[in-house]
Amino acid sequence: MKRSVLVALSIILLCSSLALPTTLVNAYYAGYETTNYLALENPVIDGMWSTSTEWDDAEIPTNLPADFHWRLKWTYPSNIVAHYIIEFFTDNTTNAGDYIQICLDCNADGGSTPQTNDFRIDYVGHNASASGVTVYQGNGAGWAEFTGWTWPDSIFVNDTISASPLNSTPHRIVELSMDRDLFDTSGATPAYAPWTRVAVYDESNGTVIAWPPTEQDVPDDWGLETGVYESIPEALTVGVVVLLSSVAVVVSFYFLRKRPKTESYKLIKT
Ligand SMILES: [Ca+2]
Ligand SMILES: [Ca+2]
Ligand SMILES: [Ca+2]
Repeated sequence: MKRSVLVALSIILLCSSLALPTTLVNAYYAGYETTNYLALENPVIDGMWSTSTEWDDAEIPTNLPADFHWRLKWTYPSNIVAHYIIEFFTDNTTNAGDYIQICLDCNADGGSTPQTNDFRIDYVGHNASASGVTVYQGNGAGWAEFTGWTWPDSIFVNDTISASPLNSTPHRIVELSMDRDLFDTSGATPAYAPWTRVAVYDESNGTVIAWPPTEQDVPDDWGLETGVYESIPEALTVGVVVLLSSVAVVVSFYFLRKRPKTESYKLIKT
């Protein structure tokens, strides 16, 4: 057998053996991840940034699509409550059919259809009350309405058309709180690391944007939320990131300014 063929076979065998463990573990939709940190600032669920720093202590998920932003963090008033902010930069119209949607695979066990540990929360229109919210639970084949929740304890939501620190043009902002005792993610493996998908819809132009950009009905294609006990490290807070970026710009500018001097000095010297 030719040596090149042997090498190729060895590589294939090595790749196969490396790939084997991943086939035994459930996999969320790769590249779409966020960390759910303990809040430093308790959010006010009023459908806008109540302070200029209200959501700086929530991580920015990876691979956010253009024009769509969401984050979450949690508090512990007497049980775990997850808080979301969802912004749709290009929606500034209050249509009755506008919606935001959160899908949650509480056990992170995926599948091609929603199971009983999978939930879907739709907030349709702009009437921030129980009547605007519909909750669904998977039944193995699809979704069935779930009525075992209460307003405002299980779910509370508010929305406005407002400017925000993320986009100065007034746009749709939704804030939502979700009781994680009811939508219990402690059974995920690892615990408190459910899979999730967040989507927005603007009825005025029929646009749906979703994170990940996948179907609402296929838990295998949702992203990963990893809940942690601590607050966001200071180095990751948005304010510090902005500050560090500014420092980086200043430092880069300094070196960019210095370089031509050095080069011209060398040129003169030689
Ligand atoms: Ca707020
Ligand atoms: Ca709209
Ligand atoms: Ca599931």
